[in-house]
Amino acid sequence: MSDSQTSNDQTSNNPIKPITQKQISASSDINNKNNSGNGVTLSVVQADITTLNVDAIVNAANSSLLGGGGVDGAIHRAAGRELLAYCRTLNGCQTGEAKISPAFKLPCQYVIHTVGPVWHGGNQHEPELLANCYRNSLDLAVKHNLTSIAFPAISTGVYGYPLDKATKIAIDTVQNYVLTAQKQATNFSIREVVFCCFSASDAAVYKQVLESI
Ligand code: AR6
Repeated sequence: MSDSQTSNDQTSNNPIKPITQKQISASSDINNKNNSGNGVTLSVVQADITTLNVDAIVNAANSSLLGGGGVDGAIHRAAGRELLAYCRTLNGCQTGEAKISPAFKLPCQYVIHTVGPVWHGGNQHEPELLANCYRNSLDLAVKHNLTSIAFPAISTGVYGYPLDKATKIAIDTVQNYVLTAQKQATNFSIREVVFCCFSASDAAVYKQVLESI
């Protein structure tokens, strides 16, 4: 996606009001001219992720990338059958990795498909694999010069990852990614990261963690 197709206003046009939000910035220099000090807004919303008007939404997929239940099913239903046809060309995806597709009938531009780990008790590299989902999704968003991205609570549904642990990983990983990218002063396009929770109780956990950082 080119710069001209993205806009900082996209999420502010969104009718869904954040439950809480926080500005992340590695630089205290408000006069910074090369943009590297610009803040990134992390927000928590309670919504159906398929309704969000962001540049990319992230799908908590399985390794086939051919659809399933939960948020994956909702995304495929809302995007239409072309998404499944496109996903057949992606040759699947390994746990912790991410692949990008157009969004077809969805209001966003892209879907970033990532495969979270199945929870096996926490000693099977689940934390690293879950963090990789967030990092690799952000890498793809930056590669496509995207401004805004929304994540569901990856792995916390069918895959059984305890919500409190997964939320901490989600927010810590995104925060560290943003701070590192800002310090490197490279072309870091992202200005808004949305944590999209389906339930009010999940959103309350995200709110507490985001406000604690
Ligand atoms: N919008 C936002 N969040 C949603 C939505 C939605 N429309 N629908 C569900 N969630 P899950 P996983 C939340 O099970 O644990 C699929 O079958 C849900 O409440 O969708 O990574 C795939 O094909 C939960 O908080 O994903 C895989 O086989 C979160 O999304 C497997 O499930 C993740 O729940 C992946 O399991």
